[in-house]
Amino acid sequence: RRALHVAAVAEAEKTAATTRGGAASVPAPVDIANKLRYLFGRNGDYTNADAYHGTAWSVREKLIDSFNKTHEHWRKEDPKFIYYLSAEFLMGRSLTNTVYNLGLQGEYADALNQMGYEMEKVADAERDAALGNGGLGRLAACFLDSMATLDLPGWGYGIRYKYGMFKQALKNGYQIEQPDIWLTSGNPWEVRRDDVKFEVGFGGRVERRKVNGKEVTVWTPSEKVIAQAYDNPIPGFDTPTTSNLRLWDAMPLTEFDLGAFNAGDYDRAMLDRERAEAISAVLYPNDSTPEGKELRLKQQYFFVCASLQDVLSRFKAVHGTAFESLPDKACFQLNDTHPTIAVAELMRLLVDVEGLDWDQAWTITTKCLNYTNHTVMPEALEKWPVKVMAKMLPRHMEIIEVINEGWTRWLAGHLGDLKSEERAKRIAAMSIIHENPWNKEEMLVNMAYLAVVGSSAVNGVAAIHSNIVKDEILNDFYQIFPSKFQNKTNGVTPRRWLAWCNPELAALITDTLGTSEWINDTEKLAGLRAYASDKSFQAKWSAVKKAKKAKLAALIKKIHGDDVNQEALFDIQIKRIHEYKRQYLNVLSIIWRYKQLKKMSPEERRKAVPRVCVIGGKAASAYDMAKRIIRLVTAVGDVINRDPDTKDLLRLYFLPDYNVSLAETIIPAAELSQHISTAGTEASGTSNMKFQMNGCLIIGTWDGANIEIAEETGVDNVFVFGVRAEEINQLRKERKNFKTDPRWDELMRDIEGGMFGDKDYFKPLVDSVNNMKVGNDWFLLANDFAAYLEAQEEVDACYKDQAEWLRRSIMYTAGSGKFSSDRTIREYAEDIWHVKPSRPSA
Ligand code: Z2T
Repeated sequence: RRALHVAAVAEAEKTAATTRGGAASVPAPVDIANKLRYLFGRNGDYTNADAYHGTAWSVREKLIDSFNKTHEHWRKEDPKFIYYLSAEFLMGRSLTNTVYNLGLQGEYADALNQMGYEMEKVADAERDAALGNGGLGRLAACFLDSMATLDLPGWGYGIRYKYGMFKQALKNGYQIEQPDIWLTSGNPWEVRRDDVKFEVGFGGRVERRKVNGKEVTVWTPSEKVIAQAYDNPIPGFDTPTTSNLRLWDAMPLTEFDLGAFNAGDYDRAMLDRERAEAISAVLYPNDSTPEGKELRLKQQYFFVCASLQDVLSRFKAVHGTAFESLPDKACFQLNDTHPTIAVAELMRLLVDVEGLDWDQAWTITTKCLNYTNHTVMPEALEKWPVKVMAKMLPRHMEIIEVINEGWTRWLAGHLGDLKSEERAKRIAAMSIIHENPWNKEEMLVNMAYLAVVGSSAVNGVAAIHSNIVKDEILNDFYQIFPSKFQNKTNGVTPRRWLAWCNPELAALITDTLGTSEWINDTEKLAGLRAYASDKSFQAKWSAVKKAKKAKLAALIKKIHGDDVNQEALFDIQIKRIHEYKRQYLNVLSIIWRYKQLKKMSPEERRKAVPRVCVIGGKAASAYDMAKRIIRLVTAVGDVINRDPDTKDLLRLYFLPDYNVSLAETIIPAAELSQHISTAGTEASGTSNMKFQMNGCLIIGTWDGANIEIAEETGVDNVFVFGVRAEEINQLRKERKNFKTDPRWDELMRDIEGGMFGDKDYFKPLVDSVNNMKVGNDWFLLANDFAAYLEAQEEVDACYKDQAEWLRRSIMYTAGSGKFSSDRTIREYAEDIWHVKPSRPSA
């Protein structure tokens, strides 16, 4: 039997070796038809959705061959691994990305053509894997692409949510949320690992016992579930490397309670299953604000506990119990504080389970962990009530208490020179466990503090943001550990966000530079600067943009039934709806533009720059103000899109259900994109980088990565406006005495007076920025309003000079080299992870 098995494996490997990571010596069209016949029982006459499934299951086999080769190589080499722990991975679609990354695009496009299908339409049948909210989750997905492309041994670890980010629909202009049922037709991009499962416990009690004269701690959970592994292969581009995203699904320990089942109590028999499955059931739809629900903490511990057990079990299989070398073999990046319970869990595994002494375990733990902060908004920093944590994770709460005792004791020594009163104040301010400032009865665990104390490196995600982290939100810690703090400016993968989503522009770039090497070496895009003013190049550049605009126009037509002027300036703001992102400010300027157009003579109107404005983004289900903002967008659109005086010159569309695949259509078509957060509030932003790569001009504040983008593009090529981060605190104090612009006052009266209907519904929105007794305009829309309108006028003037506009557009792409996530990941690998490339042979 064993010999037969070995022979069969050898045979399979021979087949796999015949093509690029490919199993199929069978021609692709035959393979696709076979998949449809034998996996789905279909015969002929397939829809695009059928063709998608057949193609995906065929491509999957090549992906798995590549995955197996890579992991066989890594198993032999045993390099240090980076594990990216994240509650979110916003992967989007996989078919196009996989065939392009594996170099199989031509083969599969031809195959589908022969069968009478078009790759683009077939790919469109795939559902997005939307296991993330926005920037943070998409960043994790871009990082996986770069890690694989750079041959870095590394995996992502997260949760296999049954329901991802909700689907957004509009009903009478209001957002409604629908469940994201993404797994029902099967998922060809995952492999269930029936041999990889771990128990995860919750609740119960903690006891001290003597074992062989040594005191040990035993945690007996009152509830246990199984974490079941699913692997999602991640293909690199132009390399044989395919790495992995391992996601955990929560299952009951036993199928059901047989006792209850036999007693005929079927409902009770199923209770455990429901409780377990709830853990990985649904993604919390909050971007930048934490969800304080117990189930959320359960999710966090669930995936961290399973991931750490998994890594330790592989480590032990090779290195036994030589845990002192764990930091040479594994490191973990905490994607925000969501996986921070890892600090306590690694301590528990090393001390309670493996029997290491505390100090040794602490040295190992802090060497293995690193933390990335993604926001400076104080309300977004996670804090768990001690009560909640003690009940759900009693042993971890004890461990955090011991960590905190050691930490504050060390601090007391370290701050020994200070007067005792000042010292006590500083220690209290840095204690991991502290009072809830709003409710003195309640004690909280500050997860950011735990992450900082438990990590080797702490980083922000753009230069300005990392400075705010150091100088403000974690300044106390920065003073103590200045060398822990770093910056790692975000990036995006140029594969998905330029080469694959905009193949027309990619072809033009490759033609012009005479090489496609820029795809993995984006600094080469700088070569385009030489062509920025070249008339014939500008014409080709412009033709690509026109073609992409036509596609977006077709989409608007499909959704809203309207034809839009394709000569108009396409002006886009797509991102989660948030007060700090100031979609409201955008709407105000659109209303102002509308009012100006209304007043113009036909003569004057002929000189106006026509605009098609698009706004898209989801509001967290419980974020009331964000939902009102969406309604304002749709209400304003309803008025201006129908006005015969202006409809040729101005449109406003809200595109529902903004997600990764919609972004892939919108971004290449954009000419102007808006990144207008209050200075100092947007940690980085990453769509700004995607727009820049696609030659889209930016109107933006001096915030997040906008600053570095402007520096790379040439500050004069960017429409920068508004107050600076350093001024914000002072301006907030003075806001109630701020003399608002008369145009602002007029717009406030218009909305309050019912110009767009729904008066009562919009009242809180007006109050939030204009009534100092109710709201205080926290995000300073009024302060930036005039400067914003002025910047918009500059946009119009520039658009009238198409040669100048196109020159700038080319300069954006040419200046985008820095914002490849390959650059970001190289910096993490060198400065934080100390992980080196390891490439399998082709
Ligand atoms: C998120 O998407 C971001 C920050 C968060 O802080 C949470 C979520 Cl879900 C807890 C975003 C930032 O708002 C954005 O500026 C940044 O570009 C992105 O993370 C990636 O770093």
